[in-house]
Amino acid sequence: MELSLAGQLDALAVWRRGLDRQASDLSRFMLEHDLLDEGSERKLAALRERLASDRLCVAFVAEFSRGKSELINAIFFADTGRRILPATPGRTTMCPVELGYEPGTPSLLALLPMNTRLDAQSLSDLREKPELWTRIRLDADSPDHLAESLAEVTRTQAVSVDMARSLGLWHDDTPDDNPPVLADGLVEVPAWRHAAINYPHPLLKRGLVVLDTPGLNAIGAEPELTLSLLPAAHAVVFILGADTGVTKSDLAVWRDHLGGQSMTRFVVLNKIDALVDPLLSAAAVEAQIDQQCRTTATTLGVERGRVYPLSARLALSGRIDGDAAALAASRLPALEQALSTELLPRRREVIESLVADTAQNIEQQATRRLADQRRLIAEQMLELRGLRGKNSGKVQLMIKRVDLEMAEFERCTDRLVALRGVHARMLRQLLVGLSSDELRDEVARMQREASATLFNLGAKKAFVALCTRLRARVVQARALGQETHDMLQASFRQLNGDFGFALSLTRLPALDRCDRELDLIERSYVQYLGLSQALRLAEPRFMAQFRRMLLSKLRMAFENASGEVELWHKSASNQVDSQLRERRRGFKRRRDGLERVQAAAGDLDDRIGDLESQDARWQHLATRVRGFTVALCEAAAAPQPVADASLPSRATPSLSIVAQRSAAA
Ligand SMILES: Nc1nc2c(ncn2[C@@H]2O[C@H](COP(=O)(O)OP(=O)(O)OP(=O)(O)O)[C@@H](O)[C@H]2O)c(=O)[nH]1
Ligand SMILES: [Mg+2]
Repeated sequence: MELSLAGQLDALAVWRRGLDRQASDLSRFMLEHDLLDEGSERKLAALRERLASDRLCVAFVAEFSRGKSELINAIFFADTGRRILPATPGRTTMCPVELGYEPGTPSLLALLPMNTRLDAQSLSDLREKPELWTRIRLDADSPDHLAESLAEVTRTQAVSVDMARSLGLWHDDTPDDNPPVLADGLVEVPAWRHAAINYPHPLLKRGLVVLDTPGLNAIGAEPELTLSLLPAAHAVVFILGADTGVTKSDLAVWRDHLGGQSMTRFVVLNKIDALVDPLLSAAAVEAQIDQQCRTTATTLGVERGRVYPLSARLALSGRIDGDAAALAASRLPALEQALSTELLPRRREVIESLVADTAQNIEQQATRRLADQRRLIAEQMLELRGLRGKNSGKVQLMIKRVDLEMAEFERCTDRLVALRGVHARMLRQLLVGLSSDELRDEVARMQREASATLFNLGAKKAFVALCTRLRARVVQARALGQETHDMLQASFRQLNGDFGFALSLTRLPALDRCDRELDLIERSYVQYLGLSQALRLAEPRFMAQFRRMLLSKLRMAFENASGEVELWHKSASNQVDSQLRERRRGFKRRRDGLERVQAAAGDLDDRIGDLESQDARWQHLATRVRGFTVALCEAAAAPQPVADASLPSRATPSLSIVAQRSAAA
């Protein structure tokens, strides 16, 4: 069955909401029965946060004037009845434009002025500073007003060459990339550095984020785009013009910005309408298109099936006019279909494994806790059954025995204090290697090494050396983690043997997510430093911006790794604390029970009955927890419900029209 992207996103949202409900039930149940320790509580909270807002980012990338903005118009805005994003011949979009929707916030165009580059702050830092952004309220109900407001993204300003240089938009060593000097000696540069549109489009409301980018120069000029926004996109649509084929600069964009990336890539051969020639038969034009697709696929090193020939202009006008034949001739539906069917399953897989992992963790933790309780009850029952028919003197003796055992057990406290000390020291040692301070020193060292070379030409080498050192730190952290693990395991085994604990360690975090993040950072930065960009590092302001951006990315990767290790540590020490508490409670219960038996000998059977029903309750709770986690995993793995199957079908379903309809439904 063919599903629109809107339908798929809906189905994904329905699925996510269902999972969230189940996770919330599980959480409530665990809390009610005091089964949730801090580690599991955090895991559950993280899962629910993820289920509540899962974004899917699609970036449109190309040389200038290949039709990125027009394609976005055709896919997302045709139902407004007009062209919304500006698309004109020559350079049009002057800064990256991010389209998304934040629930509960007004429709807005937020623009970050270009001169914020003078402060060397990264875009992610600046996102936290709303006072630096210019805001324009959008009237979502008026397409004309919307289009008028969005024309801002084409705005330029005239500045001196010196200013352009300070902004990082003028480079003496690469004159071809510089903007032309006007008659008055000024140069024209983009007015805005970044634009973010908050707009309640049905697809954006479903968590889709669309990134329109300006042509090549600007991609090179805004490092954040290459280093951060594009690698974070889940899919990239790379656009070529059928009228131009793959030009040298197209190839440079592909190679420098998309070639090595792991995100899903779609290649569009746009403007196929330009190939229509009155002197050629339809079959001959078709053969030309096919030939172009083949050449494109070979040049870019992708499969032929990844290349989608289409006409964004024809699709846009076809949709606006309600002309089904034109829309079919535009061939846009094939791309939309591919976007729908390829993007979503990947998102699902990621969430599915997260759910399975969390559920397993929680079940293990709860099962262990309940098993401990049941073990204690079993011991008490054995003792009480042994008392049947015994006189009060005997019971008194038993009470004494419990007191002795209790005193004996309390000897474990010293051992536990010592163990905590060693454990904390080892953990500190591990975390120091991943700390922000050490990261800052490492990056500073890289900067020193890079600046020691002429024009920073050694920047790439210094960066690769930095990555090698950081990897070594992760390896070191892993080794220290293993050491801590082994130490704890040996201690747990002894404590279990000597004091009747049932301590068992959870799996040590593998830190492979940190490895993957380092790989991604290294790949995109090495690719970036391979370009003429490396030369720009000689400019202090650019270097400062580069360093801050790098540091914030690395910090995120290392903080995640530290967080995983700390969580693991917490789960081990929580286990000790909770078992200690339980054991003490157990002794007290045993003693109280015996005292009651002594006070009224006839109570013995009642007491045993109490314990039996308590045991049945624990057993029941364990079954319930298992029921919850199994249901959660099954729901995560269940085939996706078809959300829009009930919608009336159209001969040529338009993505945006279907989206609107399902929103209305
Ligand atoms: N013939 C034809 N022209 C198209 C098609 N798609 C876009 N164009 C035209 O190509 C020109 C450039 O399109 P844009 O969408 O502005 O291109 P862009 O890639 O966004 O360019 P920048 O914003 O400058 O990076 C505009 O005049 C569009 O109308 C198409 O399918 N066929
Ligand atoms: Mg554009």
